[in-house]
Amino acid sequence: MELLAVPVLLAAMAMALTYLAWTAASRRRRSQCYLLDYVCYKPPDDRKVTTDMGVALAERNKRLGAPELRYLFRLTSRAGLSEQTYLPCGILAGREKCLTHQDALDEMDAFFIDAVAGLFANTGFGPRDVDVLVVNVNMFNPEPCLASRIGHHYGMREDVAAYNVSGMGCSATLVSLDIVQNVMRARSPRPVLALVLSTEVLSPGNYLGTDRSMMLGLCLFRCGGAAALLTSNPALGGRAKMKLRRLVRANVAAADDAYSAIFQREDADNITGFSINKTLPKAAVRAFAANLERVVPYILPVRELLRLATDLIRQKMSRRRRFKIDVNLKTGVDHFCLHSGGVAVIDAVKKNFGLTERDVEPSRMTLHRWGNTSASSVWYVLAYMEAKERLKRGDRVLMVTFGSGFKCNSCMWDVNRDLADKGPWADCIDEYPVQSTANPCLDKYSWMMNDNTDDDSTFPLL
Ligand SMILES: *[C@@H]1O[C@H](CO)[C@@H](O)[C@H](O)[C@H]1NC(C)=O
Ligand SMILES: *[C@@H]1O[C@H](CO)[C@@H](O)[C@H](O)[C@H]1NC(C)=O
Ligand SMILES: *[C@@H]1O[C@H](CO)[C@@H](O)[C@H](O)[C@H]1NC(C)=O
Ligand SMILES: CC(=O)N[C@H]1CO[C@H](CO)[C@@H](O)[C@@H]1O
Repeated sequence: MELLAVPVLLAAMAMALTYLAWTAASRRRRSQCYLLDYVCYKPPDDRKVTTDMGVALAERNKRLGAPELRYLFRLTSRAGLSEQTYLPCGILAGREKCLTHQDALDEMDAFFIDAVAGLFANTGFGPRDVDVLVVNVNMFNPEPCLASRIGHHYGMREDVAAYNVSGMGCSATLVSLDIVQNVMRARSPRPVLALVLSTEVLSPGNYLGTDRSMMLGLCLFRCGGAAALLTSNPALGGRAKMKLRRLVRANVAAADDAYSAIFQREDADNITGFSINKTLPKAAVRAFAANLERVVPYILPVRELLRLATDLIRQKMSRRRRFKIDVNLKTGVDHFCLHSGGVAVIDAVKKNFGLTERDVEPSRMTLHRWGNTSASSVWYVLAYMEAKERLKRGDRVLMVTFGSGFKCNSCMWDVNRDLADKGPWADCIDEYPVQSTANPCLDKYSWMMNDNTDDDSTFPLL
């Protein structure tokens, strides 16, 4: 009886797949979303922060005693960041204890004035061509909102549909793309031009307390941002870099440990900051699995799906309690564009989903060169692949972002033409991939590493 069920199930599965492919194709015909171009912000060189500067910065904070300084240094030494990442002007100027609202606004302005100008120059569009504007900044939401600030700066049209997304963490870039895609579908067949800005403003979130779970950010979070221009106009499709095939969002907030993996709260001294729990890599893997479950039917070839289905049936019939299905993502994906949040998350994803070191190299190198730039990091990762001339016409890129919540949002892009822009990597791409992402100042500060009595509870993160 059960043996008969297999061919019947397979046939049903094949029919379901054909139907899915057909509905997907007809939806695609109705509204496409093309990525025309994107620009990653490269702050001026005087905003680079070296390990020496980081140590000096920590020493200026009189709340930190010797054990905290040692702890911070050990975190820094394992964070996988180079001596080239960027911090906000106010912090570098030594005003970290009294950063103002204006500092945060200045930080935002420096990013978008530079990046948006570059984007318009590259594409030939102007502010008044923009139909939809989406701005995602996590920690900073002034009144009036940042989307209005940008609309005001550029004198955008009155009928521009502006959205500001805040508090949605590092996966907000794909929340913004989701909004864009929905507007495009709703307005179809009228073509829509959308500008998406993703960045983080670090000035308001600078933590000066002594809670170890909240100090990690100081070692990881760095300035960066990206601006992207998207269109649903098929006439512009030929010029586009990539086409969005499928976007899937997953949020595992129902699980306590995932929900509290990244949490904004007050420490024992009532100083606000973001605490990062060591359960974070586990939450990331869990959220990625939840996301994959839904995205896999759209990205893997039918052959691989059938193999999965037979595997599943065979395991069901053998009545084993726990299923372990090995998905071979490589059958449907050529490039993995993973959020470069931290070494531990990259390692956990690599291990759990059978990726190779080359698959995660763009993320690791982005973390090294730019640090964790929050929501914008995936654009730097994509720019790395492009600068290395790895993105060829017809290639499929899976973009995966992780963020507080805990969320995993992913999307599949089809590369439209061979890409080779050097973008923000122009002056350093030949030095990458670096052999080692170890901190170059380890010897100089080896005395800070000697003490083994400190609590290492946050180390699994890095
Ligand atoms: C980390 O999460 C676990 C499980 O949710 C919780 O018991 C623990 O207190 C958290 N640790 C920190 C430092 O927040
Ligand atoms: C923190 O705030 C709470 C509530 O306002 C107060 O009771 C407590 O004394 C404060 N703690 C410190 C260390 O200032
Ligand atoms: C990366 O930075 C963002 C905020 O800028 C933070 O929410 C996230 O936890 C960081 N990722 C890791 C792995 O620490
Ligand atoms: C959805 C969202 O993040 N809305 C924010 C838009 O901006 C205002 C003012 O900056 C915030 O108060 C909202 O939370």
